[in-house]
Amino acid sequence: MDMSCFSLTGKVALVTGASYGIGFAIAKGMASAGATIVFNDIKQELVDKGLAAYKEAGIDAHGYVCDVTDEDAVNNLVATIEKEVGVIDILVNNAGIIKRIPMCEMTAAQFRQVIDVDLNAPFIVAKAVIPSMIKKGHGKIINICSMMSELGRETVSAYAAAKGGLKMLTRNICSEYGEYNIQCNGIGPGYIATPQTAPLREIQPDGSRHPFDQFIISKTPAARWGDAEDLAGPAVFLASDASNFVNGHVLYVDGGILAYIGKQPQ
Ligand code: NAP
Ligand code: GCO
Repeated sequence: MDMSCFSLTGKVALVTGASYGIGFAIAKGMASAGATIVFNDIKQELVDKGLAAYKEAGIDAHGYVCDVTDEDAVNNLVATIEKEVGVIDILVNNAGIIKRIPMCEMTAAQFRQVIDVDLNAPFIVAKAVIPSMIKKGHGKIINICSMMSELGRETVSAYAAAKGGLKMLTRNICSEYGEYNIQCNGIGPGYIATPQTAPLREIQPDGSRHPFDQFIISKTPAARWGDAEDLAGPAVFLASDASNFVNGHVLYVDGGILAYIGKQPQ
């Protein structure tokens, strides 16, 4: 088998919210496979920080300020990228937030804010890039889902609802645009050590690990939190020609947690 099918050379990849965290790791992996990296963040200072981090990694990335929930701003971003960099071949809908609040204490505005970033925005950005993918005759869309696309837990009602919806949006983009050689798949990370999960890993005042940290270790066969870099290879696969017949699939990169009932109490 010719392994060049994993190459992303000549491809333009937009990774949303990729100044750091999972998006940054995925973008670095795609750059290593030859892609030209474009990313956005809400604040110029974060875009600048991201550009410096990419440069330090030897990547000449293109960074733009854009709130992915703002449809006009997203449409302008895509038009600017097409003018300044090139047509987007690969979209990674990575930008996301979480609010950990018991549902009956969460306001409707807080619930809507999570849905807006984690579900409405992937719709907005995918809708903005698909027309040019159709014209170009190919496209790859990767939605960053979650274990919460499959499971619930206390305090993450809005996030789980959004990520469950994102799994179904992934399947629907596959259904509507597969005939145009557009593959839309999801990546479902397990528990990954990034700023988003830092509160769940805080060392306790007595120096012990956070109870949730210990819980995740006991529920994960790999007995560790994932690193953002664990997601780079799966993302390159789903962005490359190696996955041209993979569509509507959510690839869980979770150390086996979804397959495991959890370590028996000793
Ligand atoms: P993170 O460290 O919190 O980074 C999220 C990124 O998204 C930040 O750069 C953030 O920018 C950006 N962002 C947020 N709202 C935005 C908006 N409206 N417009 C543009 N950018 C926005 O999160 P992460 O852990 O890397 O997670 C990345 C993705 O993976 C998210 O979709 C998350 O739900 C998902 N995920 C994470 C885990 C995990 O365990 N970490 C597991 C499964 C799935 P600002 O800093 O400016 O807010
Ligand atoms: C949480 C965590 C999770 C992870 C991830 C798991 O509070 O449970 O933040 O939601 O972010 O989504 O796949």
